[in-house]
Amino acid sequence: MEKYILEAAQVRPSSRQLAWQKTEFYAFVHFSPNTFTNLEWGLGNEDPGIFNPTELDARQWVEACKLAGMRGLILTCKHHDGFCLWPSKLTDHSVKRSPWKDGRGDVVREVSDACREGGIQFGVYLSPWDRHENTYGDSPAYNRYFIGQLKELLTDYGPIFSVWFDGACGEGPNGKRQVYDWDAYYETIRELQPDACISVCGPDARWCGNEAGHCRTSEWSVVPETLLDMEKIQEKSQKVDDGEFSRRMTSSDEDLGSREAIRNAGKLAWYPAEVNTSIRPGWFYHAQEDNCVRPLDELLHIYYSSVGGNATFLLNIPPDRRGLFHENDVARLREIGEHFHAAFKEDLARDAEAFASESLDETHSPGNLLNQGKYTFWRPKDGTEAAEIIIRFGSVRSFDRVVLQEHIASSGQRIELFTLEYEEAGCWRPFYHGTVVGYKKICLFDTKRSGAIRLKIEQSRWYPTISHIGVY
Ligand code: FUL
Repeated sequence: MEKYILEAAQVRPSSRQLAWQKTEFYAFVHFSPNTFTNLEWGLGNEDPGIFNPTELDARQWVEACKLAGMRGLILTCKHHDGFCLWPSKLTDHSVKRSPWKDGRGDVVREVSDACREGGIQFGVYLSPWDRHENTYGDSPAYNRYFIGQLKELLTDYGPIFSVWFDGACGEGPNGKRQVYDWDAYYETIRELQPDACISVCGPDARWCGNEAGHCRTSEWSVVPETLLDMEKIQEKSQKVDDGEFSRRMTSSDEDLGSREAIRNAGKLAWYPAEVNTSIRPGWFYHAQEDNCVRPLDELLHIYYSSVGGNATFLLNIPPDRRGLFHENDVARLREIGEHFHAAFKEDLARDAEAFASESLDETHSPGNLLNQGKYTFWRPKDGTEAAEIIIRFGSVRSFDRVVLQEHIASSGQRIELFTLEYEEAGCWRPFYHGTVVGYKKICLFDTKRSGAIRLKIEQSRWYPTISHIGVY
């Protein structure tokens, strides 16, 4: 076996990356003066007096997210307009100068409390680009300001699962030039919230590369370490005006992790993908988009290709001027949840029997992979790159989806090629061809009726592991 394959097979997630990956599907919430001015990018000179939600209820947001099966929420604590949704001690451009709750309110507090009460994780978006703050462009001074804000958010609001840094900057060629001190930002986060994943302009989770919800067919979490170069990341996530949505709707599908891509890449890193998009055309609420909530099919397609394709799914739902998720968005979130309940009602593999072409030993037997949630897995011997697993249901059953999971905690991402087959009159009939698996692969297909399925792992790196197979 070639050395680089052996190396690639040993790149694993950190515990914070693993915890983040398990969040799977979570909400983005864009809320700011833009909600009241009908803009996507505020100018920074908005009067805080316009920020006045009449019925803000963060519990309503959290309940709606939970309806859809989301496990976390990331709030735009400060967007590009510089307005802070919490009463920062470092600026007056915040909720404390708004009429909302007579200037004594704190949106970050209400949302973080609601998340904790509702049992979902809370994350913060803090825009590095700031169109209001005077020091922006005076690099050391602004970096101090930004770190000060990070400290407020990371000490006063409980555990944070994600710190989301945007690369957008619309200053243009004659605008202010700010050199961000990323290393100092990261150090602050690691010190105050060591379990938080730093996403997009950060080392823990990578932007999938578009805002349309498109995910690569083969999404690798093991990629060349050069992808972590901040200059390149910033360049890629750069967006110079708010009308650039369409450019960001297209994606290149660039191969990041195949054997080809990593053969001569040098050092490799665990850098998994996050897919982010909005439930409506805009990131912020615009009443004229009330009837443009994306159709269920489209959102499910994104879910299956992201969460079901070894990425996570960050779906934006913007609160309206009342400070509530709009009825149309809530209805869609409910439909998403109802779909999941129906589609994943009964795991046929739960009471099935599993057989493998080979297992390392008894503690790595194929029985392990039928029981979701157990930290056990099946694996063959070192160097067995192709293997088979048969699952027998005990009777003929109908099914239209199979969930596969590798045990990434112990052995990273390894499977490169697989086929699913069902048994018919003693013969195996292939019905699904896939490439990578990783944390989770959800295979969708036309309904099959059979008493057994066979997973043929045709190619993997060093040896494959499987922690879970579910059949629905
Ligand atoms: C972009 C921003 O410019 C948008 O306003 C939005 O916050 C999106 C998630 O990222 O870069």
